[in-house]
Amino acid sequence: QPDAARSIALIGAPIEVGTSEPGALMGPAALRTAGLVRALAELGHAITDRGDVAPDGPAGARGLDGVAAWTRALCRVVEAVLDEGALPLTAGGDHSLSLGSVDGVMRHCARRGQPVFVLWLDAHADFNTPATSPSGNVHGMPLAALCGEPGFPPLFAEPAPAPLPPAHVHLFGLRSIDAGERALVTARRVGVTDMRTIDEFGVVAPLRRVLDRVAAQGAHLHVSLDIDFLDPSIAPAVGTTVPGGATFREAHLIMEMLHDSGLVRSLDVVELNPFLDERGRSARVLVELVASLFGRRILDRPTAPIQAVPSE
Ligand code: 6HN
Ligand code: MN
Ligand code: MN
Ligand code: MN
Repeated sequence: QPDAARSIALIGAPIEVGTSEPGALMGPAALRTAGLVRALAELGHAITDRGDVAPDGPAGARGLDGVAAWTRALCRVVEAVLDEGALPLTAGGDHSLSLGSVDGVMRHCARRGQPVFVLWLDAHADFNTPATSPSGNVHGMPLAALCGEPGFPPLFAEPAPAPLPPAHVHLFGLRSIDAGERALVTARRVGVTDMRTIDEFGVVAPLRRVLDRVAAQGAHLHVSLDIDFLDPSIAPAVGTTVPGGATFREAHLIMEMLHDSGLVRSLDVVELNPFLDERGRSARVLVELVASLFGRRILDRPTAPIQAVPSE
């Protein structure tokens, strides 16, 4: 049977003040050019493009001040979209945008008493603080700030949200981590499925465990997809490529499992830098993956489970 149609709001977040590599501000435009809206509309969803958000404060300020201006603006839009009953799809832009999107999610859920769970598909942990960051780039810090690590200037609108519990964060695809953030990720007991684990067990068993936990808690699942989760051979358009990433088939299966779970309530697609792309292929891969997350499948019926011992 056809999938439940959803209301989806595309929110462009052309942010690059959180990175030192210019070009990510073109990400939302490239995702639109690659047909993101059309792909979701063809699946029967009611998708509206809300255009690009503008920062609430000094445009172009780099670093934490600039990111704070974007965070305030994005948080408002994402929370309003959730309040309307729609699903916010925030298209970046560098990964510092998740400060705003997750803040909006947390505010929406706090009023309903619903826990928030964040699945972070990324080569990196993005758990640096200004004190541990080797680069000073804010896109390597959003999870630490969201989880309430000290050492950040005020980034969130007042009243600041209660911190995200680190145990409600799961890093998936990790293969590059700085010494200081590794110590924090370990001490705070952030959930991790690193590439070593994926090599040994594949993506299905580790992801199933995460999804079972989210379902058991009745949590809002926020997915943050950093394009560098993917192997650079299929998605070269990112400033922070790390070899040994997810294959197309692994990423595709993850998206299908997320769809089948019915748990995803908000999504970020981040770090696409079209200036570094090859003939639009990275943007197209992302659109393909997002379409799978929203129900594109080979047959319009669920694939039958394979039984170890076939029954009659
Ligand atoms: N990202 N850990 C490095 C840093 O500069 O803090 C890389 C961060 C990459 C950020 O993947 O969104
Ligand atoms: Mn990231
Ligand atoms: Mn709300
Ligand atoms: Mn990354």
